[in-house]
Amino acid sequence: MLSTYNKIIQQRYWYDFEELPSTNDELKKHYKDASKIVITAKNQTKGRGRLGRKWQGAQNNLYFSYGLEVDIQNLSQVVCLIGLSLAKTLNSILPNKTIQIKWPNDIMVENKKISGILLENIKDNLWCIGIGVNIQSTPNLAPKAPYQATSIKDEGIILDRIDFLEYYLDNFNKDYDKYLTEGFDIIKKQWLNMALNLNQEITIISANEQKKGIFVTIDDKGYLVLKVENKEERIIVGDIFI
Ligand code: BT5
Repeated sequence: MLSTYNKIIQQRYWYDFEELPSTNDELKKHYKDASKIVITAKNQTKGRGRLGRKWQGAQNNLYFSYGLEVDIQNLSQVVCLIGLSLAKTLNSILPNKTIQIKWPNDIMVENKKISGILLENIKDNLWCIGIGVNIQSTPNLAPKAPYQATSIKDEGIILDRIDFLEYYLDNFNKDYDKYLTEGFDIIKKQWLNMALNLNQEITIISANEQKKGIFVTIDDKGYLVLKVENKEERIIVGDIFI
């Protein structure tokens, strides 16, 4: 276990760093304790997104990572659950704004990205869940980014990053317990209620292909169901474009 923790937050030992290249890399160093801890950094210098993309940092936004044991066949369900817990947290903080989940892992406020999730494997069934939330500053995204960014402050609320972490982990623990006892159905229903682009024509771009169709639902595994010329196709990875 790392030496001195700051305090216990929602049943996890919390370690806060002034600056880290990536909270995911720090968590992986302590993999034996990963499922008992949560790591945050006040500043992150080499934050990453999926597929080699960057996660842009700014002082006093929230960057955190924690470990969770998940069977690989349930991973897409758990990605949906994490997105839902984040979206619910933002909804309670910004009740007058439209909060939506952009499959698979972006949280949008009024169509602007406020948070992203990166899951990386540590070892066997142990996963590192890395989350970035813009609390106090909005980064300037590259002009070619498909959306704009926002922050909780720019949406009108001043909040401490660790208060957000506590609210999120509380929602996550409750949703996760519910998922373990009752299954994915209730999570799926709530997720669909907050989904961006549902029943719209979308293009999904993945590493080696591009598909256009109607986003009809997510299935019982958490995969996106795309209707292409009256046939339903399951999409496991990719990004949505309009
Ligand atoms: C993600 O990837 O959205 C996952 C981001 C995960 C970041 C956390 S921070 C803690 C932990 N440690 C890490 O090193 N990473 C995790 P993706 O879906 O690939 O989205 C990346 C894209 O989001 C970029 O190409 C930009 O267009 C946009 N982006 C980058 N930084 C952003 C920010 N701060 N706010 C909003 N959008 C951002």
